[in-house]
Amino acid sequence: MANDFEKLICEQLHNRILILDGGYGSLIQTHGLSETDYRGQQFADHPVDLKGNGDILCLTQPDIITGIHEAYLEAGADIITTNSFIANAVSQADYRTESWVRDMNIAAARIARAAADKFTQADPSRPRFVVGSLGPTNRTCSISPKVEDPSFRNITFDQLVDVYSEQAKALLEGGVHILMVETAFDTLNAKAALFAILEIFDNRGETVPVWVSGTITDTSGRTLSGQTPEAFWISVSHVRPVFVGLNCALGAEMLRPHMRALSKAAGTFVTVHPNAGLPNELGGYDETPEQMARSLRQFAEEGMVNVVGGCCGTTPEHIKVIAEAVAGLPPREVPHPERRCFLAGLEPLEIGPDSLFVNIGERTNVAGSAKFARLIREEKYEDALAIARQQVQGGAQIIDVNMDAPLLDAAIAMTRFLNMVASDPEISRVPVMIDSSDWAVIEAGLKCVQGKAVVNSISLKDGEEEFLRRAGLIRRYGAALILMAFDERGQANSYQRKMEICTRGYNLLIEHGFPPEDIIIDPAILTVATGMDEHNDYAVAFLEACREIKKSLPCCLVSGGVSNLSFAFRGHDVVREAMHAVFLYHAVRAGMDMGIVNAGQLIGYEDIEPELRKAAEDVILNRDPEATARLAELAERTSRKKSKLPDNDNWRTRPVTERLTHALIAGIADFVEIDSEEAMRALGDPLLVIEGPLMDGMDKVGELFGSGKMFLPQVVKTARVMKKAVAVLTPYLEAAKKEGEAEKRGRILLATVKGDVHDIGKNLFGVVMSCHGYEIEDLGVMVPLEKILDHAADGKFDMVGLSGLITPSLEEMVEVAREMNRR
Ligand code: THG
Repeated sequence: MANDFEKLICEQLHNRILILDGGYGSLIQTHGLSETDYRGQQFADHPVDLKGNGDILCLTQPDIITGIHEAYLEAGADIITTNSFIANAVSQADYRTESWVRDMNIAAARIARAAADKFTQADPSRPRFVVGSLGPTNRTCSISPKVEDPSFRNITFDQLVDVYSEQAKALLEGGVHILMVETAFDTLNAKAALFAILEIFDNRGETVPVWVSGTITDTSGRTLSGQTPEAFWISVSHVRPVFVGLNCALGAEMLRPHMRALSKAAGTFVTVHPNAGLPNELGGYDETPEQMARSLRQFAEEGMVNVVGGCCGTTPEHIKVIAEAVAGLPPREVPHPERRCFLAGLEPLEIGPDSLFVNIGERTNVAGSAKFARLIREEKYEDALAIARQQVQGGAQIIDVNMDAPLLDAAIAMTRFLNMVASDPEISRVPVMIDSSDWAVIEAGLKCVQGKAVVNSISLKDGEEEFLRRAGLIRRYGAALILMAFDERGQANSYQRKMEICTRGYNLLIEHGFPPEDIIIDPAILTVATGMDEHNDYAVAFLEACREIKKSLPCCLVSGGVSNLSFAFRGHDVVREAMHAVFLYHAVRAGMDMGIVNAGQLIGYEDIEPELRKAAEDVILNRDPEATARLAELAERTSRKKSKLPDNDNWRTRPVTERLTHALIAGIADFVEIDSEEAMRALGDPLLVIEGPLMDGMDKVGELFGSGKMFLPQVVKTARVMKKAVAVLTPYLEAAKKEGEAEKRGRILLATVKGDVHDIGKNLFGVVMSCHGYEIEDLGVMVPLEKILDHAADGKFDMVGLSGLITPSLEEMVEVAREMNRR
């Protein structure tokens, strides 16, 4: 149930462009608060420093926060944000204040509400609203902080759900009108927050408007975890947010094309609150109110926005000028796109009635590929990942992942494999289909994907209640589902049974609010030509069901596991491929939208040898009682030889230095060790290998990243390749050093600053510099200022290098530099 405020907000949004407030950090800074001020009385004896914990001020200096809220309301903000961006247990743990999270958020909400209510009372014709801010935390659920282990995570989905749940409940308790999951750099973090919020709504029986705002952190135009703006929208659209937008990051001007993309895709109100330009060397923001207002006015004139405001570095003066600049301009009209199935990996996948048949890769299935099963059992995950990559390269637009095998802990294997997939942008470009007959494994999988996945599958096997419970959870995780033709009585093996079960399941889902376009029906492809006469009509039954479903069950899609059809011809790949081609030829015409197939090994109907084609068609269409016998006979005559996958490895024929450079840019780790050895033998000097082909590759990566043609997860992949190459060369470097006893060029101290865990760039820098004869000491991540400077003070170092990725780290670096100067 939506509340009255929601109606009021939507009314306002239809009438005009609403104004959001600006940043809080720089305004807090103008107060020049000391450690004692931050602590107030309540935290006078707190064991660690609290300076910089801006959100604790809601408890210790509420008047300062009230003053900022009122300044923004005065400047013309319709909506003000609670001062709670880092008021979550993960971020507060840095300050050991995680047990005050609830108090902080209740206070943040109450302070903001009091300010907003005061202004509403003064002019009831202009209601002011409070949005509760939930920041991204300082950990990311989709990216490994360890270069050497892409499946590692330092936070889980479940942990984030708990953390966000605590924060969202307290914000609601304090009276916020709207909840905003903002500055989302990793959509999986955002999805955990949204999961928590939907759960709270269900428990309370009441909702408030939800606002999701992502951030684009570099010129690639992707989120930090690699999604395009459209994929981001698709991945959060299951909460039916009232607002979706972009904030922080690049400043208004550089957000323009991404706002355009989002505005085009999103069937809801669109918002933007950028930084005052890109941060300068000192972590300050230079864009003037007039510059920013000019850009945002153009956004409004182009019809791209419903709400505008500011993020880091913006002030009430910015908001005032922006409000004046957009006053009177019409708000963006919310488009009502057709009901179509949208899925997403890092990139969107749209499936509608006019789409071409969608290939789902079947080979990442321990039950469907002996090789994949062996690799998973032997824990050769890198090699298993290569199978997923082959499927995508072979044309799979979705990958089906199944870990159901005896003696395998499928939930663990699913988690580990999907975390690896998430770290490989070539694979995670496409959406994932999570395939298991065990609900616990499906749920484990859903907790690892930032995009919009497909659950494969749910059925009425365990009754209606369990069916609906699972469907409800699938919505909360933001996935589509496959409805399998299976019920309490078993599998659907006739046309009538297929229709009976699929119709019942579809209607149940629709009645309970599941969107029809996210229902993919699988009427079950069963094996034909088994020698048992009662199986002969299985393919025909599927084709008929397919036609009827597309006619009588609106908006849904139809899928099936195509290779099931031909199990009777195991080992006869040529015959199997012919059967699949004939089947697909008819099924696509019957309305089948997608299928689980051996991507890369599909052949066309026209390419089948005519005699074989007729024999296969007789079997599939059940045209002749002798059809099975004839196909079997034909199979005996054709060789059992496997057909070949196309060879896309021809870069392997190039000279070794080119191969190394290519592998680095493309992030291919498979051959880098042997190639490094070979390059070492060819060039005779490890430094020549590093400074030649490897640095050429690195330069190219830097150039591509700088110009927005690569995004972070791809860069991380190249870092892994670099690391492997350097590991091979290190023994040679050490040997060379001993020989010549080359003098050290200097010593460098490295650290990722407090509040930040990102160290990819730092690790790379360390590797490269040590290859150049510098000695590196790395203090790790989240290193407090004192530790860095105490360490640096012993005089052994020539340079201190600080690393960080998130915006507050700039401030922390400034702080380190300032204290270093002072000392
Ligand atoms: N519907 C839905 N999901 C499904 C199926 C379905 N998931 C699993 C399965 N069926 C689809 N996937 C496969 C994968 C591989 C094969 C068949 C179906 C296959 N594999 C070779 C074999 O068994 O002969 C393995 C050969 C090898 O080891 O290399 O045929 O129907 N919703």
